[in-house]
Amino acid sequence: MKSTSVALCFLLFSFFISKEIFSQTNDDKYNRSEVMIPMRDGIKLHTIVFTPKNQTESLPFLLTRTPYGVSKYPSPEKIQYTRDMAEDGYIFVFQDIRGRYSSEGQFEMQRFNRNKKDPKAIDESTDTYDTFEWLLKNIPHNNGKAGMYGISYPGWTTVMGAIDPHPALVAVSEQATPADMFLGDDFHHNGAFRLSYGFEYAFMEEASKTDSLFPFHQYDTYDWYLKLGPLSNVNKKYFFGKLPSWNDFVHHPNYDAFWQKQSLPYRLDSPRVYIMNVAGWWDQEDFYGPQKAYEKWEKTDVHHKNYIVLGPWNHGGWAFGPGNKLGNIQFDSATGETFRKNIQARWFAYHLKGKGDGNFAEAITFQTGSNQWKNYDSWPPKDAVQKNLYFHANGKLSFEKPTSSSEAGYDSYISDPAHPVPYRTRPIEETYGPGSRWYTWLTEDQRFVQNRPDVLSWETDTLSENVTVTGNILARLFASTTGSDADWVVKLIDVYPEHYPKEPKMAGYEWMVANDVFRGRFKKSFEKPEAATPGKVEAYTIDLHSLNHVFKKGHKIMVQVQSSWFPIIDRNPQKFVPNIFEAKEEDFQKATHKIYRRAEAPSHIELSVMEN
Ligand code: PG9
Repeated sequence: MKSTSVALCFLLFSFFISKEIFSQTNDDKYNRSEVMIPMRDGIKLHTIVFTPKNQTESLPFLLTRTPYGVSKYPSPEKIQYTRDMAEDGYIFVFQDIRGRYSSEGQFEMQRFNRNKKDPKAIDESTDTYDTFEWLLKNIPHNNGKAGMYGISYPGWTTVMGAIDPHPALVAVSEQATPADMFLGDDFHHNGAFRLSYGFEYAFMEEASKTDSLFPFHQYDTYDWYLKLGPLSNVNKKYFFGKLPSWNDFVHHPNYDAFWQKQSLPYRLDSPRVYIMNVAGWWDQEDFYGPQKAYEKWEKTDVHHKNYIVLGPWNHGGWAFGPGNKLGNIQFDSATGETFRKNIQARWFAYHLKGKGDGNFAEAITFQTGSNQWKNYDSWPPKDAVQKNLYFHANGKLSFEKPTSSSEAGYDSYISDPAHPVPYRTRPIEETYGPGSRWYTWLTEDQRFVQNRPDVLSWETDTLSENVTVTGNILARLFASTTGSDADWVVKLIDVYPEHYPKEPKMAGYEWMVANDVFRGRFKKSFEKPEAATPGKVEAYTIDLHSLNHVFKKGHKIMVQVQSSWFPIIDRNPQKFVPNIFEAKEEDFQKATHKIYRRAEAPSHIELSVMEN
């Protein structure tokens, strides 16, 4: 097993911590102390507390709870993510959650809510509560108020802290929390298993108490996963039944009580503290989560405590760097700096220290294409109108509905599990490994697959005026397969003009602005999968989530459809088997898929369009 320092991972602070700032230095603005905080069941959690060196007033706490190790955190003014808040002055607290790094106890991946009838039961919510209880009593010069924030897993622990919150907890910012690991976040999307992520993350968190990378001994993991063969080889050859999360994937192939009990819509009540949900439009891990958390809390937000921020970021991209670009895409201003200073720091200063005007829009979003910040008083905004983009013959896409019932009204391709479409350009480095391009893959130029015979494309004429899409997008596919199961990947793409003097290397660039995959067997129900009837035209609805993007005059809009995205999504055998984790080599078969574009089966994309 290759062990790695957390600095190799892109998880929470790890990416801000460079070797130069690991150690404490005399010019630090904060004093550091290390404590073991006892929980109600006697387990002690390893915690680092930073207090300002020249503290002149009582200050609120800002807590982050993480599975990724806190020992190496430098003074908070030295981390870009917390710098603006550190300059305002808080008592910063960083904690290893149960069972990880230097904390005692047993780690459980996204531990379930405790049984409230058992007074001794614990969960992440009670661990947060007990931490605040101890901090308030033991750290002097606090003002009795607390906030919490964090990205991804620490975003999720923030959400857990906001359930049955400690009375001192006033405001939180969950950032990129997962909400549902079967429907839309790290481990599955619409029931399709996120193989490379699930495999590598389960190993990283559960092979030992500290993060470790799986020893691939092969730089291009596309080949490695292909050679792996059926998923049953994972336990046979590598994990030997020892990693709980992998075993959970195998034992819960459908949306059963295990996944449902873990999902935030099941766990969340009315918002009891002020909540700022934060999501990045190109988040490669948890784009679904913060939107679902916001949506669920919004339903009962009678005291207006629930807010959302959506920006042009990858997973955690608001936390470091200027944020003026992502991959090859430029945003014309420092969106990360704007978030940290004008949104995050202002949020906590107002709620925890009473500073500022408290004027926060319900939805603060960065609109791409126009590259402008836009605020709304509801999300998605109510004034968008639905417009449908229909698939037509000869790769055409238009707002006109097909009128012909022609027998030939479809396009088709052969999907071969032995030659799956790569999800990003090869080599596909291990997710969190050295040189990995995982972080920006969603912005890669989709021309790299356009000529494959198993990827279909439809595009509009050159746009004669801007098309502004603000709100939710759905793909309605009418499709058939000669097999009995299939995956459907839909990608909505902004195609740059062929002549683009502003940035010549971007000429013709195919920028994917929305996407998702749907595992066909779950068409009727995520709980009870069903085989497809070979040759039967079925209607599939695929949520492409929300967007705030201007397709500019001179650009084109493109849609691509394909049936593999490897190895981020495992290969669908295309023959229905009860559990794909137990599929045999011989179950994997080629199939011919058809996408229909005729009057009674008009495949299309539903867009929320804003009139300018
Ligand atoms: N996306 C990561 C994760 C969160 C929660 C559970 C599993 C994975 C993360 O970046 O923390």
